Amino acid sequence: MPSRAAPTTQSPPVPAGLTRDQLLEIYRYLRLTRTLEERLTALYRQSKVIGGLFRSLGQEAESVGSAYALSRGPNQDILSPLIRNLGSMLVMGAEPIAILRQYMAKAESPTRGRELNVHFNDLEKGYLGQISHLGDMVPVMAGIALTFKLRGEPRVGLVYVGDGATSTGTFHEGLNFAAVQKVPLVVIAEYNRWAYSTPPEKQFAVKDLAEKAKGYGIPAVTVDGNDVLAVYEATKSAVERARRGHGVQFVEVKTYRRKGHAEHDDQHYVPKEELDWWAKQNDPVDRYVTQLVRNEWAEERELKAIDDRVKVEIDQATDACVDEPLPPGESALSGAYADPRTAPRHWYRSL
Ligand SMILES: Cc1ncc(C[n+]2csc(CCOP(=O)(O)OP(=O)(O)O)c2C)c(N)n1
Ligand SMILES: [Mg+2]
Repeated sequence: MPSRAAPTTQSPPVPAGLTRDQLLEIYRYLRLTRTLEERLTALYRQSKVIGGLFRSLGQEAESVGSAYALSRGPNQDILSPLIRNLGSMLVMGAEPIAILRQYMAKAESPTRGRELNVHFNDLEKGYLGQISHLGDMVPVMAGIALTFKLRGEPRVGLVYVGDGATSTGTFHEGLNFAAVQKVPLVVIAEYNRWAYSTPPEKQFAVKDLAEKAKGYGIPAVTVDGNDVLAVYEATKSAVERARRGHGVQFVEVKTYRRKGHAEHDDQHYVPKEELDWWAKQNDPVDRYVTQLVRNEWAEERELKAIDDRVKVEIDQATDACVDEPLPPGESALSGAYADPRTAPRHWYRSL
């Protein structure tokens, strides 16, 4: 975590116990997420990305704000990101070059070309690779959080779940199990109005996803997912309650998916006015910039300097890996399936 710096005397108090350095760090993660995804889009259009490209455009604040509320370092909390949670992985310490290599299936990528996009883990940094089947990470993370509880460790799990994924059986089973077992788990439910081309009114009959959690006896709140500090505050208090032994907590973030399901999807089913409104009136990065400057927590030139540094960082990471080779074809089968007799011990490292 960054060192503590006192806010200036004349500006309004910084919210949620954050220091000014931390406010700027949150800004850096938002900008890093957006810039990295923009670079990935350019690489996709040059046919350098292998497989799909999933954007979190317009949702960066909910990933960054929620992950920033976790504890890193000793007694590391663990989160499980989905395709739209790149920002959460960057907060936990994922390196842009690892993400770029992974999307391009390079031999040096975290999964050595065996898997794509954000499907990889780093247990030391505190993130799991996802299972694609929607909803499945809820019971997985409930199990991990149960382990923390049984071992008496002061650690918390955090799991993201999409609005569409809340219709699956595993979501409900996992949530109920987590509630009954009172595990230290925080569920971030992303109401982004789309599940592929399915809108909420064709997906569920409740207004808020929080109502689903309340049905299982789980404390649940709904927050503006495009207000990074609101997401941080709600998640922080959910994490603290979970850590104090109050069991699973549910935070619903209202946001909007501004791109298609993946880069190949042209969103023909989305009303254009809706997209324009979210882009112009409710962009989470623009909103945070306004908030920082208006409250005199940061100056525009400081933010611009962060933007410039992020761009250099992404340029250097791209240059360093874009021409790297793919894994050799004859290596394709090794490491695709774990063989406990020959696999390196670190593959079985426990959480
Ligand atoms: C059980 C299951 N059914 C269908 C799919 C295919 N699928 C992948 S993502 C997706 C939409 C997910 O929507 P949502 O949960 O709202 O997440 P979002 O894409 O909005 O982030 C679908 C249908 C899947 N991965 N798993
Ligand atoms: Mg959705």
